[in-house]
Amino acid sequence: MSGIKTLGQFIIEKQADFPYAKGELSRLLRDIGIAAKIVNREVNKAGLADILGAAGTINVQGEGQQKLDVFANTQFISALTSGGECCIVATEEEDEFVPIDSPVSKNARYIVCIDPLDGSSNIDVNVAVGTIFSIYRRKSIGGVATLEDVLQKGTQQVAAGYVIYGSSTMLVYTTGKGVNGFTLDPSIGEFCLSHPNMKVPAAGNIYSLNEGNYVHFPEGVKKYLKYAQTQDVATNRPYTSRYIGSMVADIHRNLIKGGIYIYPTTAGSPKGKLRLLYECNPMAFIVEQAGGVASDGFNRILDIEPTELHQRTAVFIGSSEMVKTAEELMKQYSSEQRAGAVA
Ligand code: P6P
Repeated sequence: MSGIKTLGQFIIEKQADFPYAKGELSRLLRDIGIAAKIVNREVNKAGLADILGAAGTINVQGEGQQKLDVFANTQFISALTSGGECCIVATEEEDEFVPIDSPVSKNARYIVCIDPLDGSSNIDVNVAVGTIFSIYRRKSIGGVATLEDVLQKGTQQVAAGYVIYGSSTMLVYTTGKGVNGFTLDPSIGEFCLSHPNMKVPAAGNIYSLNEGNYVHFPEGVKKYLKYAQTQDVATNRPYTSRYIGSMVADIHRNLIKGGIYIYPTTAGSPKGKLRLLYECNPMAFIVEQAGGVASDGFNRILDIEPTELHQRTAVFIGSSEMVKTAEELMKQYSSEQRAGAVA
């Protein structure tokens, strides 16, 4: 396999970047990669197996679970349990965090927050979906890990990544030393390095948001939308609108081509729709490591102090110049709204 570098080889090679690493994080990342290959197999044949459609259950978010949501959740928890490096899994699909109590996990030091299958409502119509994960080291020493070990700021992440099950299946991750992307080669069953040292362009011309929520957008978002749609050759406007309805797919495209993904507060989601711990924090870590910016419209996502497991936040994420422009408008018009000056 001349020239091919697998995920496993890369992880071991990069382990040297962490002088005190004893291999646990490397094993944890490999455990996640294995579960992703199993989920990929089911996602790719969803139309052939009795795995399409709704599971007939509701998750803690009050959302109908898809059969593949439940399957993916089970696969990641199983892989993290047997891998022995994880002591708690916080997942979108479970009301409470899942303590991992297995003979091999006695000395486990890592917490994994995960959205096992984001965008799953797209599965039945063959649109890309994704897995998003965030890894922390437990803060408590000894004994049983607790919720306090889970509710850590995004700046405390030791690793984060996503898997996109699309035209090809890719795993993209960071351990705080840049972002690297691996494409699954089904002929050898390995994720192979395909996108080394990913960088998001500082400027882009793609904006991703659900304009169906326009009437309920904050004034600053309405003003950003107008800015994006205004003709101005010098700044390559009007931009292009691209919204897949799958955060991983939208952010992955913007990471490669440049762009901004916005899910602001809306009437239906007064605190934002996307979850902090297992969607916004990991994507923010990755995008920042690639040179981009991730904000709630006013403050850095990674600085938000979590208080709840399924806490939501507004999110503006992508090319640095685009997010900064959106933040400026959010700040300008939110203060005017507060002062009652905005018509
Ligand atoms: P809406 C999928 O449910 C998700 O969490 C993201 O992946 C996606 O970007 C967003 O919600 C879509 O939400 O309200 O636009 O359908």
